[in-house]
Amino acid sequence: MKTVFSPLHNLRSAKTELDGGILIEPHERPSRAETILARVKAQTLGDVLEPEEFGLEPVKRVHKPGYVEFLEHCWVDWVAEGKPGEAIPAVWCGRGMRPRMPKDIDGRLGYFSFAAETSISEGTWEAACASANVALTAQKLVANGERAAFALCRPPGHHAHADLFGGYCFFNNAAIAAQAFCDQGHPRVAILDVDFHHGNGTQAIFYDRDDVLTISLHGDPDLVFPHFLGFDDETGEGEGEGFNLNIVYPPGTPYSVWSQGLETACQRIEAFKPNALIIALGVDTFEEDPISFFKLKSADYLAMGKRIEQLGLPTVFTMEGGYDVDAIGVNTVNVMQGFDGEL
Ligand code: SP5
Ligand code: ZN
Repeated sequence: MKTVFSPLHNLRSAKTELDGGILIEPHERPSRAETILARVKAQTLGDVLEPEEFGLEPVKRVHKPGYVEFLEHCWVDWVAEGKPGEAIPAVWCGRGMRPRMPKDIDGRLGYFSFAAETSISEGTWEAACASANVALTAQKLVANGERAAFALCRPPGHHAHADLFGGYCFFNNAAIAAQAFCDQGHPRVAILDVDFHHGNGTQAIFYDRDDVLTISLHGDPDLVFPHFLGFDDETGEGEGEGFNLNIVYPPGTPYSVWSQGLETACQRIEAFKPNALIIALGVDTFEEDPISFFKLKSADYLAMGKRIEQLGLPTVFTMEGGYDVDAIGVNTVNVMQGFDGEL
């Protein structure tokens, strides 16, 4: 299958991630995408294309205008205030306080985020825009008849809400691609999120809708990020009731167990009869991942891709997490090769 990739991802190169009370080099780093790209080429997966420019209109079909405006100006406003480091939120609207957008940059950082590990750095805006264009270009390939396409997005997207960044995510690339299908006259779209973490942003964006089915398989939020969403009693609301499914696993989960949830997810997708499928693909389910606790092995990603292919749907893969950089290329491209029938 074809891969869409933008070298502009390198503009997202934060120096800091707040972890364990100190600032570390971010897990979500440029070498992740470069390692995946090298594997795509080494395995001759297919052509590698640069993205088209779609502008902000398809982004604003998912994200609120005030949030997009904030992201565009955050770094400049931060630097203009004379702040010495990267832009890290340090104050939030706690329970009982008033959810209004403050003028001050520290206030706005808190208003538009749900986590502090994601520093905003120079170039973050440009890279986030390029990442959305990567997803939209892959979506266009599939809408125009390709069976599948790989959007090698970076930064990732599935944690981003309509007006919140966090979890290394700014624009929800999978949601933007799904909404593009909807806006092009495809009445039903399914998003299957196989990243280790709950796809909280994607769930929230489509929670009250019955035209986009959202399913996420992930580590128990009682124990891991994002902690405040992703439990199995969250099934949708209003017209969206019954159109969200969370499948939650404990530490140590191997593919033999994880794949039972994949089977449940696939059966739900088949019943939904979508016109297109988005896979929010994180490979932080890998046994060696430094921030996660599942036990998937490299060969399991071939089986995962094969099972997804059996759904027989036009499919866009958007890259999400995966932090064992040494293995990220093999594991990610294994999903594509499993899908392409190269087992
Ligand atoms: C896209 C994606 O996978 N985002 C994940 C964001 C997770 N952020 C919180 C990370 C907390 C890391 N704690 C490290 C503990 C190491 N034992
Ligand atoms: Zn993840």
